[in-house]
Order: sequence, then C-alpha cells, then structure tokens
Amino acid sequence: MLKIWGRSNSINVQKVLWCCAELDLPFERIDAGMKFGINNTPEYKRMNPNGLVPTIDDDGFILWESHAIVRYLARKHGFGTLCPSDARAGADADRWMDWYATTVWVNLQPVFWNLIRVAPEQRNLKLVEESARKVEAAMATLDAHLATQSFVTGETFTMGDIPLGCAIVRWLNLPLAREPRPHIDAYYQRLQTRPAYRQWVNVLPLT
Ligand SMILES: N[C@@H](CCC(=O)N[C@@H](CS)C(=O)NCC(=O)O)C(=O)O
Repeated sequence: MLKIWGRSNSINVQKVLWCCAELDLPFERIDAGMKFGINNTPEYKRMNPNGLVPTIDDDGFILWESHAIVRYLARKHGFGTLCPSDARAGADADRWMDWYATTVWVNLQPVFWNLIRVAPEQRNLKLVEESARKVEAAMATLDAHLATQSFVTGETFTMGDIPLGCAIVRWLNLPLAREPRPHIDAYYQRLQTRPAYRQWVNVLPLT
C-alpha cells in the first residue's frame, strides 16, 4: 500500500492527502515532522535528503516534493480527470501549481508562520505586512481569473486546484484585513463541497 510520511497539518502533506482522497486511493500515513520528529533521522534522510515532509513510498518508488507527488499520483490514477490528458490543459494545471509556489506561498508562508506558529511577542509584523501586500496582489490576479470559470483550468476540478485550494483556506482564515474577493470566496465554497477537501484541508482552526 502507498505510504505517506508527514503530519496532517502540513500544507505540503495536505496536498498529497487531498489528492489521494480525490482518487479514492488507500494509503498508510506515518506522522512525521515538527513534534513527531522522524524527518531528521538517518533512515528518513536516506529517502528524502531534505529532511522535509511529505515523502511517499509507492511499492518501492520513493518520491518527495509535494507537487511532483501530486502530479505522479494524478497521472498514474487519474489520467484524464485529475491530471488532464490534453497537453495544453495539463500545462495549464502545471502553470497554476507553479504559480502557487513562485507567487503565492512564497509570500503567504511568512504571514501564516508568524500569525499561527510564532508567539505574539516574537512576531515579525513588518514582514507580515509586506508579505500580505504581495499576497493581496496575487489574490487580485486569482480573483479576476476565477470570475469567468469555476476552477483554475476551467469548469472541472484538476490537480491545478490542489495547491491553491490549500493556500486559500489559510489566507481566508488568517486574522488579517483582506480586500473583498468574491470569486475566491465562491471558489472556496465550491471546494468545500468536496468531501476530500473538507476531510484533509479545510480543517480549522489553522495550526
Ligand atoms: N518543496 C517541498 C517543501 C516541503 C516542506 O517545506 N515541508 C515542511 C512542512 S510544510 C517541513 O517538512 N517542515 C519541517 C517539519 O515539519 O518538521 C514540498 O513541496 O514538498
């Protein structure tokens, strides 16, 4: 059976768990990372030299990097659905996954980390403010994109929605002032109709 190492409140692990649940794929999850440890042991680092979660073992095939894992599982078990079979639609899904990494999470991560994981007296509020401004700019782009379609690549849910769906729940539930983004709000509502999203990603309060 597919094995997944990673604590379930990690955004990168959640992408993989959500993907598996969308694909109805059975898996065994081993808690690892932060308070659970394991990820810095020599045994773990032989699988994943970064010492980060998630890592998967699919019948002897070891893979790390959450987007590579999502793409692999979607291609293997959801080709034509979660992983678009058309080259252009696939590139479109890849584009939004990459955009999440280069433009959204790189700025949302310091906001999330400071407001949720750092003690109030130790928060870097200047960094939070600067980063949140950059996230707003990205959210304006996403909101405009979602004005004319239900999901990031069109009218059907694909792997392209997985990283952004994980980011959205965090962004919308952080204790922050945000610009109104009606199309992102509607997207978030749409994602919440998916049992796999409710089970693994839309888990509140944020931790
Ligand atoms: N680019 C990697 C990043 C992995 C990563 O940063 N994982 C974090 C959790 S979200 C981690 O392992 N942190 C150390 C820990 O949890 O102990 C991916 O997408 O898989």
